[in-house]
Amino acid sequence: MASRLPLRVYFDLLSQPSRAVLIFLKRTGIPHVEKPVALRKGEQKSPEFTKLNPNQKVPVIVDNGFVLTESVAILKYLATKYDIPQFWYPVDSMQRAKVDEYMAWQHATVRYHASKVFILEVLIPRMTGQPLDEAKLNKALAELNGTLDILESMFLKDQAFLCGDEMTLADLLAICELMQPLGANRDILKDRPKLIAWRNRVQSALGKTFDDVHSFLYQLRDKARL
Ligand SMILES: N[C@@H](CCC(=O)N[C@@H](CS)C(=O)NCC(=O)O)C(=O)O
Repeated sequence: MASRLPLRVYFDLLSQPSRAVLIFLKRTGIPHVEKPVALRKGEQKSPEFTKLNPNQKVPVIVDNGFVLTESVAILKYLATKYDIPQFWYPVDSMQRAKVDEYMAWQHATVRYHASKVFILEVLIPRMTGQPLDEAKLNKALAELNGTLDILESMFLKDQAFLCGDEMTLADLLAICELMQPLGANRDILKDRPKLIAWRNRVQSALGKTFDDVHSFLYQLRDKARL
């Protein structure tokens, strides 16, 4: 009988979609081998990694020879292939469609705007030594604010989680994106009690794994506090 190779996951802890995939693997107990790819050292551009993902981006999984990129595709694949609790990606077609709706929406909104704040406040000053561009940051924060309004009014509403009473893949992806500006010690939800309560619910549902996977981001936050 052919032996099954363990699933490999390629990730960087400063990458929001990588963190979502890693948290999912750890919380569901799907056996996996961790393969860190240090983006700050350009390891995503190595010939070996480029062979796996010509886009030179993390996360990537290799499941018994099957290579898959894109966090949303990876999470949906894992949730449907492995025997995991249904709440992550409900089987009911309408409930599942709501999770899909969020996952389709978030790339150009939550991800785009929260990343921009992080890039302006953390990455550009660190990588170039240039001072923070306040005008660009204020514009990015205003755009992010518009997105957070929609996240709250269209998705969360008065529910416990973004797509209903239970946590799903949508909450996992969202929280990993919304944590990113914390790298500059910026809590983008601080004036939004409903979203803070939501974040607390997701965080406590994910337990210690959440903090472990965000450890590197917390280190950046602590440095920014000094
Ligand atoms: N749409 C992709 C985005 C992947 C992505 O942008 N990954 C970033 C880190 S968050 C990356 O690997 N960047 C490396 C680079 O651009 O050189 C997903 O959801 O997986």
